Amino acid sequence: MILMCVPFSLHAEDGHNLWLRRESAAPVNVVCSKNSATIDIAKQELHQGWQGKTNATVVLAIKQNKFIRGDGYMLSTYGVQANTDLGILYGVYAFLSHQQTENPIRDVIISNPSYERRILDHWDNLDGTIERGYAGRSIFWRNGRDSLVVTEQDKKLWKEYAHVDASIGINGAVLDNVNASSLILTTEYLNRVKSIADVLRPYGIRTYLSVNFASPAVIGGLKTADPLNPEVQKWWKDKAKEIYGIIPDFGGFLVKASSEGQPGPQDYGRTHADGANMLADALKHYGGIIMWRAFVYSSSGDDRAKQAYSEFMPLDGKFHDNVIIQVKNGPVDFQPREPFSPLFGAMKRTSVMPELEITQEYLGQAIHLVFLAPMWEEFLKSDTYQEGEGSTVARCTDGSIFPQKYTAIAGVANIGLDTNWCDHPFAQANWYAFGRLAWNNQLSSIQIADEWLKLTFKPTTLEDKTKLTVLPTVWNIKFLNPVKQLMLESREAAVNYMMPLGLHHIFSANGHYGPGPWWAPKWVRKDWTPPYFHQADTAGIGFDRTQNGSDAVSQYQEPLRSLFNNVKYCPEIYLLWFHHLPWTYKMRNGRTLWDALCYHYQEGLDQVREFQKIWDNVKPYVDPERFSVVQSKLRQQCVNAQVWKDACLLYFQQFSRMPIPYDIERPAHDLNDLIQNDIRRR
Ligand code: GCW
Repeated sequence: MILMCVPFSLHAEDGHNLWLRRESAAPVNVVCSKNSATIDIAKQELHQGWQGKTNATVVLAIKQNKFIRGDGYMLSTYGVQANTDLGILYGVYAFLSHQQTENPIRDVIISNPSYERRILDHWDNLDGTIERGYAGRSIFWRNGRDSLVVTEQDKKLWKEYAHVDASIGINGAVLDNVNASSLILTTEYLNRVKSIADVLRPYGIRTYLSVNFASPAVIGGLKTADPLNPEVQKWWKDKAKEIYGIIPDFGGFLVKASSEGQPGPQDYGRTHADGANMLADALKHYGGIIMWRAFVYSSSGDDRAKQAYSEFMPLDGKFHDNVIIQVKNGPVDFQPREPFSPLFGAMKRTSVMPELEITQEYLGQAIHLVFLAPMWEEFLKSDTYQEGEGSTVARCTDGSIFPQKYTAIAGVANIGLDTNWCDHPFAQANWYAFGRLAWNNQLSSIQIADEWLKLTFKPTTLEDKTKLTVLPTVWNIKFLNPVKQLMLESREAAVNYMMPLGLHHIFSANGHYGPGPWWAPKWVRKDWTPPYFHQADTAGIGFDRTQNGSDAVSQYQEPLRSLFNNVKYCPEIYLLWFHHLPWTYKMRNGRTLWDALCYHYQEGLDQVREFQKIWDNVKPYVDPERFSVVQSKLRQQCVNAQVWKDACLLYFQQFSRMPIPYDIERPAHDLNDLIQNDIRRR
């Protein structure tokens, strides 16, 4: 009791080691009959991280076992077995994670990857800036005269990066932005790519590049980039030869084409299949793949949410087998909540891979604490019904239902040069969660949060442990449980204070940070403005995507089509995504739609206030650095949540003309002030 009252502070943490904070390790004997760069790393990890019995012997066995697939592994109390060296490395990381989370291996555990390719897409520009990056500049690229010189510091950082990725099973990295510069394919840049690939290779990470479809014309001196032109085809074949000459295990290309102003096959009257297949043929001989993005829409189309499906479905079956269509989780664009994209499960004769956004472009951008695993879990578990009940997005993309030559999943990275990689300490959890779900798409957010918190916050030094083990389970009760609850609620809180009940894309301007339901400058395309998405008027609010509206519902398989179409059955979380409804519409709990909106905004704000309290309460269990960063970010989040609530309610009230329910807090801002001063990230 006395000890508990003594103020103390824990060992400082700058967050650089993420979930790989190594405790002082006990000596261990590692036995392995094989040697390779990857096995050496596995051994080293064990020596640096062993928390088991002193001088225990661990066996690493590379032996074929029909229950182990790909780079999967088997853990037992004695060690790790796998089919491949990389399987051993993954097994070792899992073994150590079991030790650190105090989850002993009592029986044999077999773990196989859900997706063969588990890739981080870096939207890093060659000048070192990062599109939608909130954690500093690129770890791969920089500006200036020495931009292509590879320094020891570069290599050290790339190695650390590879180590972190491998620890959660990530095995691919796309090094440059999908809005790609042709320069990446010049010999100078390719040499730097080679240096990066050499560092990542022993950790099992393959290198991929985003390419600009017009490259043959931009840097190749050709007059066209038409995919059916033989000279263009030859240019790509030669380029592939050059790349594989220096990076023999190069993974392939990621392509954003004929999308948001990027060049593509449509510039030459060709289809996405013509473009993708031409590139696929160039890489085929070397085993390379093409990840062709389905993020397409034009301002002339009727409903932006329908366009990817309309454009790609007619091409199903027309892609070569080393093409994978990369589809964002939702039909619009990484919103706080969207239904799954109807392309999942619908393209039955084409490989399809999900694209998730780890960087919080639309979810508070490294200022707000939003744990994304619940959103991804909701997405992966969504039933498409495409091959009967249970055809979840996870099963439609991991090869369980449709035979795919390659299976893959990608996440848009949230890392940069910041010391702790992600800026917000809790944004690290989203990197971790992506890797874990890419490895096992059936994992629950609860388990992921639990693991991550233990690995990231549990005291590691003997001194800190002594301070905290005053009572045996204190840390679990006082820190782990409440903070886990906070994390698990955080995404729903963001939905509540930003865009509840199926509202989407009501951000101000192109920053995608604060609210801007009013934002619609004359010079901006309609489908880039919030009024296009919320459709609020005095008659009601919401986008009518029923059969009487844009008919987007028809892109879904039954029974979803009828379910979404019928306002009585449509899940309320998607209500205004699919329906335009009067303000007085009666919700299932009897409230009017207007009142329901008000309560959701209030609830979101209340949740963030509660998060603040929870965090303040865990102060004794967190090092002062991370404690105060999170505390200060939660303050900003709270102020922002209040702005979101006031802005949306005051703006929509102009149309609803209904009072804010009595037990809802009054707005603290004036609408005009909010319109004049859009909130910006500080
Ligand atoms: O979400 C939008 C972003 C763009 C991005 C685009 C895409 C890379 O606002 O910044 O561009 O999607 O995914 O291509």
